Amino acid sequence: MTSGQRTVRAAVELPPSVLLEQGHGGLPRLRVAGRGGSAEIYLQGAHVTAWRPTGGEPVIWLSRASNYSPGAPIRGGIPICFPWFGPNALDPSAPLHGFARLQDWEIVEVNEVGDDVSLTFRLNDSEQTRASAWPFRFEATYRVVVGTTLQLSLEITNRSGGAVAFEEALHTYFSVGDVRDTAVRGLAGATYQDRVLGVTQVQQGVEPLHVENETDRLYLDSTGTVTIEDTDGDRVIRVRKEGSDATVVWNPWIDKSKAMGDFGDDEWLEMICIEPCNAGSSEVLLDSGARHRMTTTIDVLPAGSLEI
Ligand code: TA6
Repeated sequence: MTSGQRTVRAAVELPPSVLLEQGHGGLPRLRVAGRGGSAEIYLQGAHVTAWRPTGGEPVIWLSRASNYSPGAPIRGGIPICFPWFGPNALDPSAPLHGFARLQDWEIVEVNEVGDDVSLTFRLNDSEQTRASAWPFRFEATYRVVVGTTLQLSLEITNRSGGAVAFEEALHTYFSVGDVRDTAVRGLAGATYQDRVLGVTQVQQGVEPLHVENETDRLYLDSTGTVTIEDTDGDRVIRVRKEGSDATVVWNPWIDKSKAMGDFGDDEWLEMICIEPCNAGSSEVLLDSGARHRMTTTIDVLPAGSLEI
């Protein structure tokens, strides 16, 4: 199968539930149709752009205005932010959220496990990444398990001769009926950096968090489960995690949505980002040869569920 300037072949055998196809812009995409759930994953960035549990509604949101071209970020889905989060402090010209989401990841293994489909991707350092603002040797392994839950696991191995520091996030865009009727729980009492107001230490008040304007918050010391009460969607989306000490909550609201060319003017109404991450003061410090894993498990609970 050729896609744009490159021919892509799955180096591994794919089970009947997984198809390698040309996605938008001709970018190679895996289409997963398992018994427990279905998903789409672009090889560029190992970027999950869709997931729905069987019998359920879509959970992951994707902009209808996204770009799809080699080396351009896809807007929505679950971008892998690595090895930095946001703009790069050393190089303003470096891509937002690191290079991992812009690189083609290798398919390492795809298996059907009961009702689930397990897919493993890998990214190693390259001449291009070593020329970036983070010039270290590494191996990233990303495991996606598609079923009635969606489990994502990002494992970074430090292949450099010395210790390295990096940031990472699973920058997950969730689909909601109306963000104005959405409540976020699990962050009570946490301290956050308000990246809209540029204030570094704000205490989160009582539960739940409602989005009522542009919201861009990095919650530090937030290691627990977060739930999204999608009132209009008549469901609760639960985001559990391990190996992540921080959480970003983001909605661009009206003006920022209009300012983004790859984001529909009214799309802010139908999405919210809840991003398990290690960023800022919670960046990961990794000794040579060591590895670190961040995992998140997403599932859908009935409306009114408050268990977290
Ligand atoms: O995570 C929030 C944020 O850093 C916002 O400031 C905004 O820049 C957004 O990420 C953009 O994310 P994307 O991955 O879609 O480029």
